[in-house]
Amino acid sequence: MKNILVIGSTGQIGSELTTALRKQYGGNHVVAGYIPGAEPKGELAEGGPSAIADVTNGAQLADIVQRYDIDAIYNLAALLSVVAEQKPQLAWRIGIDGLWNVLEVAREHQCAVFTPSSIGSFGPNTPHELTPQDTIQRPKTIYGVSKVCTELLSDYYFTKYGVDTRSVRFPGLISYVTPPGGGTTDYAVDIFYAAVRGEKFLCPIAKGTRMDMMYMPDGLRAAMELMEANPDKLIHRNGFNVTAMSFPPEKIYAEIRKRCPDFKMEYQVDPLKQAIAESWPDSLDDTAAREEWGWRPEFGLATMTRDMLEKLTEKLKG
Ligand code: AKB
Repeated sequence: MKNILVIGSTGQIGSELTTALRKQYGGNHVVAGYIPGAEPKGELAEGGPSAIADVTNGAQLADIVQRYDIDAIYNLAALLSVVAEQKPQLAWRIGIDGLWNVLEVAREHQCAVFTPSSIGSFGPNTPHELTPQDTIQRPKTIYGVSKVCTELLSDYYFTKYGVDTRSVRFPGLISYVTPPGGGTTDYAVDIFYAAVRGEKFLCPIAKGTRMDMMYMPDGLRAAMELMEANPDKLIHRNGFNVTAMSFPPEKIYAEIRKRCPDFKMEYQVDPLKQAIAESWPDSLDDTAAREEWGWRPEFGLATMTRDMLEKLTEKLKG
């Protein structure tokens, strides 16, 4: 990859991925794409070029790709699962019409494309325990529908036009940098903010509900390592199961209490989030990612919790 465009560079994944890509490929080689109202700030604004890159505007994307001689696009524009249920048409416009624009620009200008899929691409009749790489995907949410469509359309562009499309099915991503907004797994981030602020946490997900999760440094590595992987070794493309840990709320609560013994949590279950969580896998089987491009997570529940508490305490002090 010579020059990279990150669409959605100020979002939860984009804000950290853009910085990580700039470290690896050089600041001037990574363009931070954003929409008006979500301008890059600080390190993100100063570390390299930025440009308005609205995924729903194909001509604008084509112009940036030409101007910066882009050969790889990280397409991170999306609404998360809960907010997508409230705005299904917008979710489709961004997730699918937007993806179509990205893929067309990539086809015309020979760019590689990474577009995240999600555990949300699975549904209630998917096997929930050690969910296989290739299995039933019949989600009931618009988020899930758009993620299945993302996987299929990305594979289609690879097969039909040779566009180098690659993707992972992200679990819930946990980070202290940019908070997520409108996801089902957000509770696993929010719980840390409550613990560090010394507040009681009202958990929207019921006791016993397990979901896959991953610490952001592993998530960034997954995206970057897949894009650098030897294409001859890839049997799958869009998208690979990847996971680092799987836990229910009471387990992360217990882990945090080892370091914050006075921390309190109560359940106040949100019916929409709970229904979505129950339709998603309890744990993913990521053997294909491990075998085809050497995927290995570095953080488990204990190491992630320690690092999150330390980093978030530091951040909220400042
Ligand atoms: C969400 O909860 O919507 C996302 C996801 C798992 O895709 N974090």
